[in-house]
Amino acid sequence: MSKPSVFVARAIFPEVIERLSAHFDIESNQADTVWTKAQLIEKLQGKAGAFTTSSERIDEEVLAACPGLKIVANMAVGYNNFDVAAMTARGVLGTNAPDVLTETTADFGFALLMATARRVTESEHYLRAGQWTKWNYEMFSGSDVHGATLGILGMGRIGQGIAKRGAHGFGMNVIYHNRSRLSADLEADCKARYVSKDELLAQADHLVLVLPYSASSHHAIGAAELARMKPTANLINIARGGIVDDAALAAALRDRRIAAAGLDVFEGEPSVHPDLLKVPNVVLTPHIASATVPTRLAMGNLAADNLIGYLTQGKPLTPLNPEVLSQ
Ligand code: 8YV
Repeated sequence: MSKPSVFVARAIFPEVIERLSAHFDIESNQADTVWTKAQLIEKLQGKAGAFTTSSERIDEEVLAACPGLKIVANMAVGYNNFDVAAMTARGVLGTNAPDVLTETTADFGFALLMATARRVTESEHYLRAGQWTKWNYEMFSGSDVHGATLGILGMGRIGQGIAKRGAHGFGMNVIYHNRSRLSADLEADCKARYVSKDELLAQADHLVLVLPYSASSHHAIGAAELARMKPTANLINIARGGIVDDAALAAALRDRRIAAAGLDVFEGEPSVHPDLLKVPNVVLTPHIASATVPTRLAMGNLAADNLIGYLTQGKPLTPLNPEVLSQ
């Protein structure tokens, strides 16, 4: 019997390709080409499965043009690149890669918070540019992290990881806002207090965004929300581009209406709003919050396990639309 065909949309660890090859006829992309929609559709012809990253959009147009597709396995916890309703309607299973990146991503959220609060990249640029000719008592004064109020918008697994680091490691006063309030046990674990979004904006010294992107979280932080924040506050986005209105943020940073920001994700990435590149009080990183080798390997293996589990036994590990399994 011939093996099902699977398209691996982007470059990935050779050992993941090898595992997939034991079960499937694989078309891979180790040259790491970023596909247009038309190219993606062409590549998916005759494929039962696709291994995707956040860069590949799987929408009704793609699904309609690829009737053989049974599963799309995303190597990401976020899946706003999937139209899940369209996938369900067409009987295509979607899977994501939760849990395996939680701690690594929470580590990075904290790294960005620290770098932003203590002006790490800005001061390094100054040093590299040969501008450091003498010490001065107020040079690169930042804001304290220990004992400050840590606000978290979006209190899923990664948000909870950041809360624990802040509360237990840095003695921070942790407040959060989320669609639903955590159980009393989880709140106690995180030492976190539930507040309204307005209170969160007004009280946080460091506000970390960890909520999923959807139509309802689009520009959850725009000019009005930035205006409610303290002028000394730092804003950190490790969630998704589009949750922050980047143009409004660049203006707030330029006018010092908030002190600083740390951004790992951007509207329209890999493009970055040109005004953000002009302001010194922002730390910018290229969507690397989950980027450690063990974590990226675990994410790749989980996406592969979803393809293998579903296409060989009908049993995916982390389905997004499990109703497809009983269709
Ligand atoms: C991924 C991410 O590296 O998991 C997510 O949702 O944003 C990152 O960890 C990226 O999306 C690649 O798919």
